[in-house]
Amino acid sequence: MSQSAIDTSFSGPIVVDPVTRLEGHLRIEVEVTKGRVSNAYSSGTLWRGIERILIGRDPRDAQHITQRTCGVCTYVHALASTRAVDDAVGVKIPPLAAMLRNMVLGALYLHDHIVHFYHLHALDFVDVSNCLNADAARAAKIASDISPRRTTTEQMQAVKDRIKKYVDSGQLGHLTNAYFLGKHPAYVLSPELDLIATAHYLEALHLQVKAAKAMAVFGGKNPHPQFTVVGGVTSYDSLKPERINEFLTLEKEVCAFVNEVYIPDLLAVASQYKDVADYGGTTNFLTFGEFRSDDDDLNSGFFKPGAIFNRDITSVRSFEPDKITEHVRHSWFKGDEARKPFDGVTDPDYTDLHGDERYSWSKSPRYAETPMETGPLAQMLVAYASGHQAVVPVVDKVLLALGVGPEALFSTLGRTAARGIQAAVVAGQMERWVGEYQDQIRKEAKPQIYQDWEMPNEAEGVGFVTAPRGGLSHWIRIKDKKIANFQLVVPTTWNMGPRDARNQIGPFEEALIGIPIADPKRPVEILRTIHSFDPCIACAIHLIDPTSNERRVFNIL
Ligand code: NFE
Ligand code: MG
Repeated sequence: MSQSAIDTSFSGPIVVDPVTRLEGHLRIEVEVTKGRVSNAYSSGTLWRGIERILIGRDPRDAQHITQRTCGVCTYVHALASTRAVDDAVGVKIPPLAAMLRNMVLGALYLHDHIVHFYHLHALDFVDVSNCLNADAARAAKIASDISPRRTTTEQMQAVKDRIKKYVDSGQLGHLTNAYFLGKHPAYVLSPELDLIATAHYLEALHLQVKAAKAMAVFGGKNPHPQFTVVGGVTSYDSLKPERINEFLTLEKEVCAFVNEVYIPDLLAVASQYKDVADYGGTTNFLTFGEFRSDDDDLNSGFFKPGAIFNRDITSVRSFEPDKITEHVRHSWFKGDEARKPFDGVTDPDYTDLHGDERYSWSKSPRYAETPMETGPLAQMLVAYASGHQAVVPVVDKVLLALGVGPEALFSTLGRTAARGIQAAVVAGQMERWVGEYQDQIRKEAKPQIYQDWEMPNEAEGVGFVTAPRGGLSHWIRIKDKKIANFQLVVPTTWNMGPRDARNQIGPFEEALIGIPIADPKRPVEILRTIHSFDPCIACAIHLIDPTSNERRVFNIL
């Protein structure tokens, strides 16, 4: 493996606040000892009161309100809320409804992972200004060599000219601060690879529109699709061949982009950054599985639920929902005790930002009292360790292409690779899922997408979704046909949460410890590692307080 650049002469604190190119407000504070991070604090500095807003409302409203938690993962909160109420009222949804829910979720994965790779993460590795040093003909040849798709010199030259125009005008727009103009010791791509990746960054801006549109074909609109209801879905138009074709046409284009652009770029860039496989890993992993044939059976999914402890991929444990708790001991909420989500309380109590005491608006979920990383890496590890037929060959192909073993998955690079692997695997299923859906429509004399049900006076239910960022769960308690309690336990909350009552650090904090810092003034390794989780703080903390939030001088990274 190549050596990471490191400044061993530096010891001291580094604060990145806010971390940009993610959803919401995140502050990372680390201590560095001789060029390596020796301690870390992850603070969510935004609070939204979604869980409190829900109390007293009709359970059917939950999906509309929770979905407004976030504009990035949009649909997954609607799905989790709907599944929670499905569970509480005990309705079994028809197979076609489950298929439609799955296909829209698949479309979200592809949209989300493409946007993350190019627009939120790539510039941690790609130096846009270095494109100007590229030879367009050489870049076109490399691009054609690494992909089944042909790239011409003219295409590469056009992108180079466009970037030059940006630079000359001083109006870098969305590429401003992207990132460190002037050579950074931890950026190692050739000018040609920088140019290729930048070209695809721009192309992906257009492609993601199509990916988002595909969701709306079945989902009614996007962001925030409107088609899930307790008992099924409402999109009767989705039974029509013309709508199915529209979805399929868009999805084919998106899947082609994944296979011909995203994956080749991921491999090309990752192969130059193998040192990033040396750091940023965590220890324990949890996933809920997804794409279930039977919506209320977690084990019926294309991906299975499971937990991995101590990186032991020879032993995947089954997932037991009862083992989930949430801590608030180091969060700005009242109380010290961990609670099960059905009994969860969200009672804000802001104190101060500094020190080990309380330092985040995020709670700290634990599974069997253990901090767990969730997300594509957790899902791909569980699938790989279980011999998943579609996952194993893609993981092996990626490991082979990079010349690394499975242990490299426990790293910043592994996390980023796992997201690409998950995208490739889901892209590989989309056409099949559409085909099975068409077969099911043909099988049913009167195709059914909704099942009637009745609201009980009292009930409780939980909805699990594996969202693009990992395991999401909504927990509802119904009393007098109204919401008596509602808790969201969100992927980014699992990953970004602060220390718990036993002082165990969270996954972000664990991942940061040990990472090298090449330039303390431009700590890109922090961004690489945090971005590899694809954080969404709005989801995780579900108002800035103008009186208590300090004013700060920002160094935008
Ligand atoms: Ni706001 Fe989300 C996802 C959820 S948060 S993006 O995926 O749920 O981790
Ligand atoms: Mg919550």
